[in-house]
Amino acid sequence: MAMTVCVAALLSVFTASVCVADVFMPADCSDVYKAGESDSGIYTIYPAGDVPVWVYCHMVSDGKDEDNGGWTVFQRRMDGSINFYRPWNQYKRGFGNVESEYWLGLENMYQLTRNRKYMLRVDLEDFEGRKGFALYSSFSVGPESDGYKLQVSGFTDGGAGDSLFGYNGQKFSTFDKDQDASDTNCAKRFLGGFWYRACHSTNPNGVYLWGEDPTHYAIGNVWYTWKKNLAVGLKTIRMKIRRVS
Ligand SMILES: [Ca+2]
Repeated sequence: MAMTVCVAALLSVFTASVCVADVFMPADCSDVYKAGESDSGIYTIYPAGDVPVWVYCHMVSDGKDEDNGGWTVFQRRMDGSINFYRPWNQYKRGFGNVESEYWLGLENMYQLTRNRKYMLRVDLEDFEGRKGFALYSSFSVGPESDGYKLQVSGFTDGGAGDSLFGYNGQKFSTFDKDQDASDTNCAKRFLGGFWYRACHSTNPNGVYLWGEDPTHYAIGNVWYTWKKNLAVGLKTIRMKIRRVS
């Protein structure tokens, strides 16, 4: 989005407006990419149109040319540096370090996806250097008044399988806001925050496990349909969205 910003300058005898045309205010990394930025890195975006938000833009995926360009990363695990066991308000607003691990925030995700169409790609890497991904042709997050409900569909397999199967329509849950489909509190049991069902086949915001650890079954940052084992924590998880034209 481009807009004109005017700065009023008060001079001694009159007021003048100095206008700078076409200040670049991208809504997301798709806008950043379209503006000619092709390097992955940290950029400022304006998901709600006014408040600036730092985000990591992933410009190159490992697949074909059509997989490249303008991915807005809303969740990233890579080194265990950030604690993801957090309350509702922090999942709402976002937390972490945009240079390493972070969560962009449910409100930002709602603002982005409410009037725009997005696809979702989940990039995964294990501690042996193997990679896989899952692609979904449609992704959106509903308003807080409806529990930041997830809409996800149109799965394509990138080798990791569909661990979001059955999540479509689920509300988001944290330990202090149980909106899951279980009689228990899934966020408390599995130490994360997510669109838990009853409870999960992936726990991307769970404990960073540093690989396989059977003593910590299902509480880790796992993606079941890839490893077929809920005790295998992954080295890297990157959840990212890109605008569908
Ligand atoms: Ca429950």
